[in-house]
Amino acid sequence: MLKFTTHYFTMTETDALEYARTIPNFFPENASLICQEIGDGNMNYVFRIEDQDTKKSLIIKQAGPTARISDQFKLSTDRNRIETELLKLQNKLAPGLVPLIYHYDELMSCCVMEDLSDHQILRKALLEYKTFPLFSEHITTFLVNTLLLTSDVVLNHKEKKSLVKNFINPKLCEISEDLVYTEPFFDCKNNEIFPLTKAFAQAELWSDDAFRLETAKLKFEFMANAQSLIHGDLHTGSIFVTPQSTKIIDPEFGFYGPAGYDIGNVIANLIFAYLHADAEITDFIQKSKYLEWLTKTIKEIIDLFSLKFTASWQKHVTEPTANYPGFAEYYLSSILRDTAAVTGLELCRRIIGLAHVADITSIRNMNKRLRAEKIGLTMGKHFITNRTTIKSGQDFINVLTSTIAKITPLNTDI
Ligand code: SR1
Ligand code: MG
Repeated sequence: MLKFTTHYFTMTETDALEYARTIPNFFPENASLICQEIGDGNMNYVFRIEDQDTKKSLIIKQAGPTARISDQFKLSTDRNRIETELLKLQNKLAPGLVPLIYHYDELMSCCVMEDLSDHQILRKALLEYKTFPLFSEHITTFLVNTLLLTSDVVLNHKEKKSLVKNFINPKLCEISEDLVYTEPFFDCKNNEIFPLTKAFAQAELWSDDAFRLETAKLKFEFMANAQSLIHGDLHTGSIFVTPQSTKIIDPEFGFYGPAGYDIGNVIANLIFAYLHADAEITDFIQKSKYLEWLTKTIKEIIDLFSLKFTASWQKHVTEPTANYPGFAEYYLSSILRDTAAVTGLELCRRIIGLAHVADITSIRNMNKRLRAEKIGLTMGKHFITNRTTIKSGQDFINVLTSTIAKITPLNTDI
């Protein structure tokens, strides 16, 4: 159809439905299709198209010229190419753990992919206090396969450099450099800090020069350490789940960066689910059980990652110097250090910065929200400052439980 072949425009639901008919060999010619825009993220437009007779469906994801969260972010629509190519590569490295791509359209900056409506976004499921016994197993396979197998340890170095070039993602990296590494650490006008938390951020983070120096060092590591082809935004809103299945979506922030960035994002967002449950569940037994499952999951993710990483290293390493005694341990320990640091950065930026998480903003009692935010920021600072000593799953849990014990429950009457 000529309409979609001459120039780029942002699609309405009617356009997306028409577009779906142009995809070869998917829907029958006169299928009775319905279309709904279902995107709820900060960036793009997501259309679900279903054949009402057969119930066969697909997703069209289109990148607009600005971010959905704010027109202030002028963005390159190339992010849709990055997302498409990364999903295809991740499907080879970690089969079954990402949605299938059916089609990519450079002109319209959209991709067509598998509909995962039988899954639920992990953040929403965790806010309903659901548990996913296979999640730690699945996510650690995804992390090890996508992070180690794209690194210089395994890939031919010329092949790796050509991937670095293909996945250069300057505009979206700039967003992370600003929103994750810069703005949360001073009283920036772009921050959307909860008014009751501002004095705490000022006293504990913004006026601590030694702490801010650590965040500056981490920012330069994020910009300069082209270690692995990372997802770049692996929070619980980028993960679809069922009890049996995990699918990682949305790698538009992907680029060659520190491997620990992805792991730290997963851990921090599970901690947000923990803080939500701690503040909102009133039944003592239900709360204990749920917090226990989250604790176990966080611990398992760190420890299973280390185990699987070591096994995969032994199987796949090709770089001769990486075989020197002690190098594998040195390399893994630097990833765990970065994981702790990014856990801390993500905790701070989602509380202070522009882009918040529902786990915290949906805590109804203002005093409980203030307490959750203080715990998050205190933990965040600890993870960043003490990153070289936090290595095992138990180390991560110790930071969580000791910080919670320190910040006493407040008067909940406000
Ligand atoms: C302008 S985008 C704000 C945030 O949403 C995305 O999901 C990333 O996390 C980004 O930092
Ligand atoms: Mg996203």
